[in-house]
Amino acid sequence: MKIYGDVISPFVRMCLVTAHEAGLQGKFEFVKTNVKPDEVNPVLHRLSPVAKVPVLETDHGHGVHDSRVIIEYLVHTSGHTTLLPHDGVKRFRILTLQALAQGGADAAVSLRYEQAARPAEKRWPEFHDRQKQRVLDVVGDLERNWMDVLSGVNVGAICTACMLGYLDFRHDALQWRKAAPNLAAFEKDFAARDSMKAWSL
Ligand SMILES: N[C@@H](CCC(=O)N[C@@H](CS)C(=O)NCC(=O)O)C(=O)O
Repeated sequence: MKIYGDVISPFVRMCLVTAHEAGLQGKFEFVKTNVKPDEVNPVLHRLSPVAKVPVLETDHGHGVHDSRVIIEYLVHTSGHTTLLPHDGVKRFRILTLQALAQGGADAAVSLRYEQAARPAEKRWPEFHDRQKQRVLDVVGDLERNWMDVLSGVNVGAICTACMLGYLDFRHDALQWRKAAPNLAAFEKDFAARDSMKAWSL
């Protein structure tokens, strides 16, 4: 199988780190692929009309997307079910943590596009500020309500660590650690894992 994308994307990194934690090193090819929000990449478009990264191409040539489905595909393929257990209570708590981290990453990427890609004459300050507040609200919720799930190595923790790594990479000015000391400790520990270092920014 092939995974298309760039590790700079938090969603791509979430998939690559999951693949590593699932023991799939050497079982997939990483195809570095660039995207811009105002252009269509034909390689991606062949596999997904949405044409965002990441996209996974199976050995049968089928496109699998988006990152949520790719992560599930990788866990399923590897059989490493501790990353996403079958037990209902654990599973849906982890999936909700994953959705929370991915919602934060969505807002962080939107914020980046507002700051770096949108032409100055088309700026929309209220939308910009809403994305920023959404990121901070996600960080606050993680700090208050999710430290128990973040203590394990699961897909929710992987997505959270990659989302926070992206905040450090693109949005240092947010200073998210100031109001989230427990989350900061989680990030420091998780960033030291081989999987995160293998796919570092
Ligand atoms: N919901 C998607 C989001 C992926 C996404 O936003 N990818 C960005 C890069 S971080 C992208 O491809 N942007 C190009 C575009 O918006 O056209 C997922 O989870 O995979």
